[in-house]
Amino acid sequence: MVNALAFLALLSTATAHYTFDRLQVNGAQVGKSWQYIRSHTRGYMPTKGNDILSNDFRCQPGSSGSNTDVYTVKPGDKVSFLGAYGVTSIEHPGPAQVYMSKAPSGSVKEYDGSGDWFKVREALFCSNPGNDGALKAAWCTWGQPGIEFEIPDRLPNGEYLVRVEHIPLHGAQGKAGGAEFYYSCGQLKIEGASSSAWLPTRTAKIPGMIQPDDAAVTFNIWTTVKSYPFSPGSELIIGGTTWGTADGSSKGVVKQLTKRTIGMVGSAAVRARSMIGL
Ligand SMILES: [Cu+2]
Repeated sequence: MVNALAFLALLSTATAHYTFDRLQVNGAQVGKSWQYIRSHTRGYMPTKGNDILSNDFRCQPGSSGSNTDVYTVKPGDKVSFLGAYGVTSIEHPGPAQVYMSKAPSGSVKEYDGSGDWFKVREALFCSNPGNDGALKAAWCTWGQPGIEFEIPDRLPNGEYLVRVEHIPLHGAQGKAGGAEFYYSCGQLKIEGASSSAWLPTRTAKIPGMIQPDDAAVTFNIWTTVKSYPFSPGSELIIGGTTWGTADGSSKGVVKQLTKRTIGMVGSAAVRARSMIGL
């Protein structure tokens, strides 16, 4: 078993921090670096502590919608946000989430992300976390080139801000503010949606939907971990997808078909606060 300092040293030398700069759609990269994803000035550094309560937590500081193109997708498309600065393998331990927010004016280029966000994807454990697994490869996203999700078939046509987020937990160790947040925002337009499509009503605001002392982000992965019984931030929408499970018993992708009890993944879930905007 590695100790905490050794593991942190390993992380800082063997694997870089990261952010996301490129889109991959149905297996092929589209466009170039920062074409459809808003470039920003945080580089590959994480956001930590009370900085997650700032408006910059939406899409990073220095990001601009007007300088970013909009890529058209259709329901069911598989989209990934790929690692920037040469990162081809995400090797940090923690859950991932993908949020979307429909541009209120119709134009995502002029949207600041102050509206309603909803979660369309979460990625948890894909194998038994055991002990070292919770520090490494039991997380579904470990070793992936980016964070993948599907365009839900229930969403209406229109332009959306899409925010991909990964929350490595190696620095959490049971304390508020230690988790790292890596994220960036892309600009997508959905075409070809069904006429019966509708926007989710279970939404949340950014910042606010997640707090530095939420149990989901203070979770200690340095003890024996049997499961991660949390859904960080807001609730997964009906029609959204979960990759893996709380205890890693399956690595499949499962679509949410019914309304889930708030913040719960698995039967032993405990959540420190209820979500905003239900
Ligand atoms: Cu890092």
